[in-house]
Amino acid sequence: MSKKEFAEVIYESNQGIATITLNRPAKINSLTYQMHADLRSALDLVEQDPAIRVVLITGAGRGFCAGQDLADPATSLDDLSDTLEKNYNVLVRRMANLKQPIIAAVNGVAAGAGANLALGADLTLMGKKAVMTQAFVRIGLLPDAGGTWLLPRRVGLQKALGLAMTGETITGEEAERMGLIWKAIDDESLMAEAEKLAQHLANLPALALAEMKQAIRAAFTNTLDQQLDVERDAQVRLGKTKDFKEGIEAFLEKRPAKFIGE
Ligand code: T3D
Repeated sequence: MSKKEFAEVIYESNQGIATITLNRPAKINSLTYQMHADLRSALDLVEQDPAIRVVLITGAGRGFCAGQDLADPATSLDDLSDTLEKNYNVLVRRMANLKQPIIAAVNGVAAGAGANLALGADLTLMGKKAVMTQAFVRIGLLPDAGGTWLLPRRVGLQKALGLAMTGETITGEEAERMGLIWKAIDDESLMAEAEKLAQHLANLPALALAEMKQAIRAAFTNTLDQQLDVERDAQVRLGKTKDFKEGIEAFLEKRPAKFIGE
């Protein structure tokens, strides 16, 4: 087990799981320039450690993330291109391209860019009573941090526009019902369940999960023909892995497979 405390983010790794905790609880973990820098450093650690199989993102204290810190002196409100290009767009791209699956455990309010950080994960879990809002409209902005891309893909055009235009606050239970998130969990068991899911994924064939992440994301822009080629190429690669061999042997020998990520 290892732990590194950055100024506004805590990074812990244990048994193949990297847990990244947004750590400004007094300001509901709202995102500053510093927090973005810390998130980049945490993702560097993930990328440098071949033992990491899964990333789990959560928030310290009573909230997940209140979005952009609207009082951060380092963020220019006169020209938002700076923070979007240097912070949010970098983060969203890195999360989408990371080999490891990312789980977000939304332990309280997730607002604005905080909501879209949670939705940028591969699997989003929320406490049943945790809430999410595309708060941008309240301050005259549109959903960023990938929001306009993610929302219609997760819930379809109508719900995406509804969530974006009204900024309505929805609970974890509602988010699960509309297909916005993977599952809503009893609030008191959220972290235990998120860790259980992370451990489960950590024991699965890592290369297959990495291929799935890219292939399923690619499907949104590909035709069926292109996607069939993507599946063929990925399956050919996976068919040459030790984990595939192990999966077949374990099945034939009627025993649990032991995957090694190779
Ligand atoms: O600037 C750019 O780069 C543009 C990009 C924008 C991307 C975005 O994310 S836009 C959306 C930004 N977020 C919001 O608009 C949400 C603002 N926050 C709230 O609406 C509420 O705080 C919450 C619904 C999240 C939680 O409400 P509540 O009642 O549980 O807590 P609170 O008392 O409002 O907040 C606790 C403290 O956190 C408080 O500080 P204080 O008074 O105790 O010193 C509050 O000011 C602070 N806080 C909460 N959210 C933010 C924030 N401080 C700065 N920025 C925030 N986003």
